[in-house]
Amino acid sequence: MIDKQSPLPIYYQIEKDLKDRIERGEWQEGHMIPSEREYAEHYNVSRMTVRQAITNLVNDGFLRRQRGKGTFVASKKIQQKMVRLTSFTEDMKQRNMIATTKVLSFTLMKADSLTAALFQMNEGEEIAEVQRMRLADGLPMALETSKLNLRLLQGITEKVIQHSLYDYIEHTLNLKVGAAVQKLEASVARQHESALLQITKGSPVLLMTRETKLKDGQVFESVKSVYRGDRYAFVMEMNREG
Ligand code: 16G
Repeated sequence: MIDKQSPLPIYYQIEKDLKDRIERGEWQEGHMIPSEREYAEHYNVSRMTVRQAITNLVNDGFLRRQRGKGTFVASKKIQQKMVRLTSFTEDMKQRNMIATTKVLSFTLMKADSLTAALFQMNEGEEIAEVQRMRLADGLPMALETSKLNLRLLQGITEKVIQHSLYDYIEHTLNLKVGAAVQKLEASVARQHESALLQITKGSPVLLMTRETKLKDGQVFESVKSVYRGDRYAFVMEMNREG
């Protein structure tokens, strides 16, 4: 299966072989794959080469390493469609997963000029900056840093944002969430992000930024979210018309 004459690098061929087995369903979720040593012996290649292939598949979310145990086929990524404007809690509920939130910080601060312009308020007016860890079935998925417009979102406390923010806005404040502009970029986990998301520093992550308005057009949040690249995929549906 490994062709040493091929222009394709060996690690890439091994990577493809492993990936094919997973995609064909030959190896199901939780299956322990052969060790680096077994693989290296079997294909008569160096362990370094095998390690490279496995590391790539771990980063892409196909495999997961468990220290002292081995390398296993990972569960499939969460596929998030970007069609409707939804909240994290709703996204998880839709997949029968339980969303939980760990509030890492809740700070009242003065709006800087950029935020003030976005929220259409005066510079120095009070806003909240919130850092939340979002988990699905207890597993860390994303790290969210939000600036919240306190002029619109009254009564926001640390306790409120332990639960769904959008639910509070729509069912307690009786306001309507309207539309958002969202940007998706590739990035790597920085030191503090990797510790919180339980991934190694430098692992691939998806960086999302979102500015969300109420139905009347006023911006109520500006959010930066770092999603684990191995657990999340965003899917866009596109129409030719329009
Ligand atoms: C999502 C949104 C975030 C919003 C949150 C509300 C992205 C990138 N971010 O995480 O902007 O504040 O949902 O969720 O989609 P909640 O209602 O569960 O608190």
